[in-house]
Amino acid sequence: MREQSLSGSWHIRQVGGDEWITGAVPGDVHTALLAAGRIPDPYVGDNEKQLLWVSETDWEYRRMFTPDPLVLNEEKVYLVCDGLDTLADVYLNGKHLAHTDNMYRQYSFEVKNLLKEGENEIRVVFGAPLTFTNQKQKEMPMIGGGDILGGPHLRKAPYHFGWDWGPRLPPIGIWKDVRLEAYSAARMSDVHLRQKSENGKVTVWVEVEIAEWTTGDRKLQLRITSPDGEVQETVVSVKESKSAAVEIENPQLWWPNGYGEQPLYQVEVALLVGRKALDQRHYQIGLRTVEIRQQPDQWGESFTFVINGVPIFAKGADWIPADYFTTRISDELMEGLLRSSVQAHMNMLRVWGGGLYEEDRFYDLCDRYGILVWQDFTFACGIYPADEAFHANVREEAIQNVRRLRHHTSLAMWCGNNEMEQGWVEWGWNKPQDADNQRLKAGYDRMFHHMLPEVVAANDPDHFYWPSSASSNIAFSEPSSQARGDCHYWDVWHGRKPFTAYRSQFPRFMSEFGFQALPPFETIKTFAEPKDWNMTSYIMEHHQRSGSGNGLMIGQMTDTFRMPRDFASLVYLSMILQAEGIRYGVEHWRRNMNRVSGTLIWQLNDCWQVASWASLDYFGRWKALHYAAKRFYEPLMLSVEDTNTVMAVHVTSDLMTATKAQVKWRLEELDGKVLEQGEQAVTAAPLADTPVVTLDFAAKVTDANKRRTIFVAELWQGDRLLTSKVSLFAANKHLELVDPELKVVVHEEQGQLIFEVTAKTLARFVELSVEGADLVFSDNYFDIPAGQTVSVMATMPRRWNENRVRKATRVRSLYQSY
Ligand code: BMA
Repeated sequence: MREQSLSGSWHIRQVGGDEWITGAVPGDVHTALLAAGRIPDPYVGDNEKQLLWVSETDWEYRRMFTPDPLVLNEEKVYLVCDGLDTLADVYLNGKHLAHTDNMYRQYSFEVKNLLKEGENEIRVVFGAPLTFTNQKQKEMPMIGGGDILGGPHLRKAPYHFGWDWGPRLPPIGIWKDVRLEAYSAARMSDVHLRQKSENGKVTVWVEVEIAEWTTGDRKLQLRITSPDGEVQETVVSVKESKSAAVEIENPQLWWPNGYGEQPLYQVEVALLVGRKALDQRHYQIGLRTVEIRQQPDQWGESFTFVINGVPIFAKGADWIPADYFTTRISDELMEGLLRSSVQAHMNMLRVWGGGLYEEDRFYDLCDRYGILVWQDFTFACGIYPADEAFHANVREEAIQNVRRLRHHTSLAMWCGNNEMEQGWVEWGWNKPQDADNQRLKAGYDRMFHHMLPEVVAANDPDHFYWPSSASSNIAFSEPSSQARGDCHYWDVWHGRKPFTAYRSQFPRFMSEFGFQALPPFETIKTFAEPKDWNMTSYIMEHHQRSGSGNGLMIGQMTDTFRMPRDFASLVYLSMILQAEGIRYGVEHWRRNMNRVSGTLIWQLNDCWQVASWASLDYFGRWKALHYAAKRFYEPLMLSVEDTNTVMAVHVTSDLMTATKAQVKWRLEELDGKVLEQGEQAVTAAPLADTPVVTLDFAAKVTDANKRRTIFVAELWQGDRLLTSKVSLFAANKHLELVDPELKVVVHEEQGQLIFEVTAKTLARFVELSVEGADLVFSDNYFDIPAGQTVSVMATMPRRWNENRVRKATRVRSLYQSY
């Protein structure tokens, strides 16, 4: 087997135009135009608005290449296009190979007899996606699927048509690799790697399909190298079996982040003649079992991910494409986002259905980091065509992507779509008297309750299929049920309810809920000029896509905080508001982990610079929410369920063994005067919530002193303070805060910066920053009770020193915001 890449530098022009520019493959027209200086940065200001023409234009890609003689020597040569976005005509040396219409499919053409020695020409002509969808939408209007209507007519990422966190610049281009693949005698047309655990051993086996055009004595080889380098191998004659297995005696199990390690086994699968490989594949897998436990109980039916027999509380977020133009996502950004997730103790990401079946490197990283993946099929919030051709196209797309991703250890489940069952049941899509509408509903039923589960059962029987997120798994019945299945809860935010509403919710699994914040000021500066630094300026509103989202933020902000003194303070308050709201919800659901089995925060990341629900912004910067997540997703979580004057202290544990600790608490004034204190030993039960103590301060906290009195709870192990929590008896805005006179002492120890921050009186939501450096601190936006010192760490930025850091260090807290 031989390969020759045709990725790299190509020529691009408007169809009919005579000027070519160079552009990368994988890539897209917009980023090529940007690199060539032909368009302004679409993410800056409102430049986006001038650029719709790009998606209304036909484009042509072209490159010359000389086939490697070794490739030409093989018996069969295929031209393989991993991804064409989307309406493409592919030509090789002038011969039309195909018209394609699905960006999620790989297309492969046998081209041996079209190739010649020396110069060859490949051309791909793309039709304007918007011209197509606009026309189709006129012929048959479809509900939803993005801000620009008509998207569902085309198998192109729904978010390309605009979402409530993204721009509207539908990309065009060769968005994945292009190459020649050449084989002689035979090749593996399908490789299915599976594993089964029994009696403490794991059997790993491979099932292959072989395309052979000559006869011969061929062998299938499966070779597995353990994390310690131990090699096991099985070779079978293909005539006898298309399957080979290896039994692993002492398997090193793979665990989700926080539950154990992620040892990985290297797997080689080869089709051999003698010692020569006709075809081969390499995989990296972890050994684990995965199931979703749905058991009847007093509340209905559970929805719990169980790994290696251990029920997991899923802590995570929803993932969207990491750049609107996905072809320019660097390895560094991709890995940085996943590393940040792990640092915040996340163990699951849901790849949301309005985006992509992600690239292989995404799942490889999730395998390495211990992140379980909930994978949606790529359909979101819209009604889709129901004709035969559309369904056949989707079926092929599903088979290809299921086969591509099924071996990944991180893959936990397949899910039909995002919120479309809710559309049919709750959003008024269903019109019983309208025949056309009922035809589309039947199409939905066929696709998500028959076709896709059948594709999964046939191609990936080891993974679970779930029809929609959110769903109760009963077709067209109570998709938002709290008795069974997963839930999306949007009454806080879209419904304007206060954060306290979260405590009224007990879903079996919370797969979406969220609250917006502005991105950090440093990020705002990359798209808005100083004259636009006002939340309701035209540019700030252009970078807000959730209707009157800025108003929603301000509304909740005034429930919680005082009016900010300036724009920088408003940015800061928006971030801590988001962090506080989500903390309030997650702590409640974790305390109720016997009933609620996971929380996925909408959303982890951004695809451009925008006000959004994300905890990490477009550049991967940590918003206050991400630091809060690091605290509220701790395996051992201290939380306080505060109800007026009653404080109920809990320790919630995701650890697999009982853990002894000490809870110390104080009722104190903002200046540190202690009114009452106590201590309580606790043995935190494994994989459970343990209530520690419930205290009612009705006698001590009155309307006269509640604005200067707080409750501090601390979790200790021996003389080590693990964490502390400040709870209030009045709203933050009504606290009688005084200047905490924050002092920061900075020093360096072996490349680590240590910041010791001291507060004279209570300092809330202390924000540390180092001007000119993008630091991730070990903690930030934390509270410091009166007289205490909190130490946090960060890595010394390259080419900086202690002195420079000291001069550039800034600190503020809630008191400075008004
Ligand atoms: C959820 C998601 C997205 C959306 C988000 C915020 O429903 O599925 O469609 O971006 O809400 O509105």
